[in-house]
Amino acid sequence: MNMSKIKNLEKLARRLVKAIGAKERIVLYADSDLDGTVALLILREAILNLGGRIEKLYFSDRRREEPGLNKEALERLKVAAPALLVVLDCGISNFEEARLAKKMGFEVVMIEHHEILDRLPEAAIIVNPKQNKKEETFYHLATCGIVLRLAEELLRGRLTRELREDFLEMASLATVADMVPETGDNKNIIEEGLPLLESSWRPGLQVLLNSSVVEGCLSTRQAVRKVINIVNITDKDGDLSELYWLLTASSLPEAEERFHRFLQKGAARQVEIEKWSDEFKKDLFLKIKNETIIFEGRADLPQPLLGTITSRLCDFFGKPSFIYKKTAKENVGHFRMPEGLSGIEALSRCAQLLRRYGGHAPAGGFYFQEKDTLKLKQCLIKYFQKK
Ligand SMILES: [Mn+2]
Repeated sequence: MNMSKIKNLEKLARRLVKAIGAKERIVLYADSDLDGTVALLILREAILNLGGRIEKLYFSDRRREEPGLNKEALERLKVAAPALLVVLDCGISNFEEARLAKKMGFEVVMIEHHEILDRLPEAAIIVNPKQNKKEETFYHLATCGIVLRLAEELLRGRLTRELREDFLEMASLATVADMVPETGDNKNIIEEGLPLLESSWRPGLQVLLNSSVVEGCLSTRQAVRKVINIVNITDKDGDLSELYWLLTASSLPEAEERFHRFLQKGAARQVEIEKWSDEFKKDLFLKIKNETIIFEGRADLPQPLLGTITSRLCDFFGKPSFIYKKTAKENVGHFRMPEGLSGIEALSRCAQLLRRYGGHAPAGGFYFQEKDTLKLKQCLIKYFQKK
């Protein structure tokens, strides 16, 4: 095995072991997509296996709240303080919120894989393989993969074969879903985990891999891609994500009912996505012919679908794409990049015009004021013209 380790992974493991031993209150806070949900499930399982005390589980709501750690959610969670607040798959760009959480009495630790911006949030421990060297095998791990390696470190001899396979199954699915490069440790997780998926004990996974949706698929890989398209959404049910309920369903009928909801929502979403993509394509076809980038905003765009719509346009036109929703308070955008370009690097050059931005080289989000629209567009064009 490789000699190097993910920076701070052992440090966090030691901190968790201490918290578990002292019965400290632990709060797990995750992004509500597949990666965040699986990361939370694996970590929860590991902590419970060691006899830890989990006070509260919470998923960020991308519809009503800002992505990642946010004030609205922290206000709801603060009754649990003082506690160890473990932030999963989000938080690396939540500078103010990390400070607020600390003020509320939380000790904040983060497990993240999104690009690190010009500074780090004020968290006691940050595990993010982007702090390591690019050539290291775990550099591209999604959060579920980092937590899998953390769980191995935490449980050691107590990690049974059943538990390890359960973690691997979920982590392989979420790694594929998060679209991280399938190299290094990601490759290990996918190669080991995907073949196990079909025989998972989890009713939620059984339903996914045996549904009519995957009929005719020639490989597990193909089936997995199909179901990911349907379930990798960030909707919530109460404080938890819809995915959490699906993956923790305790019977086949319960899992089937959960999955049915995903299918219904998916069909409605598909109609909306097609409508918006077609409208943009018609509108932009001539307009952007000589443009370096696509930079478009509308007030009536459905925010939960922004990412997918932006992705469609980027694929179709092959240009760096920035699509945003105008709101009274500020504009909220998503970006997608053609192969080889970095949206994060582009936005970092225009950071003075943004309240917040984050994500990966190929995909992410940004927030800005309407009055800065033209300046931002010009700043981005300037960056991409030099590429
Ligand atoms: Mn992720």
